[in-house]
Amino acid sequence: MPFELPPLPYAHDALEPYLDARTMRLHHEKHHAGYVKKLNTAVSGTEWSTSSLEEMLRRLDEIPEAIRQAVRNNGGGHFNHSLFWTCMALPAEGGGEEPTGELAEEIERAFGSFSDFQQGFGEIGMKVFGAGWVWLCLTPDQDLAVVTTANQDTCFMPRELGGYGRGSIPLLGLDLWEHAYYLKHKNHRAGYINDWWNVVNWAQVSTNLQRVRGSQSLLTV
Ligand code: MN3
Repeated sequence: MPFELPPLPYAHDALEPYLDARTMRLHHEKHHAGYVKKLNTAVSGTEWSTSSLEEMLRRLDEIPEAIRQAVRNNGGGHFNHSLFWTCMALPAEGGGEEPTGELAEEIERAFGSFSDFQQGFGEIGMKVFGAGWVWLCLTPDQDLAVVTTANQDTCFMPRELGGYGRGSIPLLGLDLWEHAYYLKHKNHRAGYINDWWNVVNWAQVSTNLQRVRGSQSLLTV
């Protein structure tokens, strides 16, 4: 099978008390695993089975209609979750520490300050109706922006298929599906967002920015 579920980079309970172990296990072993399984079913035996995940999502408009929606939903789900896990860390390993260096400077330039960025990101996340994601993304003009996508769409999908085009690269994403928080936070998305800031791995987000600037792919899934 071309795609595999990447292991979580920490134990299921590592992000307690902010993200609970039961949610993390279900989210990774059921939801994310389901996207990988269905993606493999969709692409196996097609000419796309040897393409990288990022390439497939960038060129979603070229994928045969018979499998396009399955690739959109499940390929997007596989990419989004693979990035999501790596953008978190336990507080003892740097989770929740503020960004530094070039990334910190760019956040200040784009949003005024880190706390202004956090506030704006949270407000935009609160406005997403139904299931989707909120992203810190690098635009084709090389600016930082906060954007949202519906369902499992991701930033660099074609515009007509829910994204912002191939030059828009997500650096950090927050899953706003209820499966990401309902067991612990119930209907309180704001509480989930506030808790999540305590485990954001800004060192990884900096690495993501460097990788994108160096024209490297974000993930090796
Ligand atoms: Mn999810």
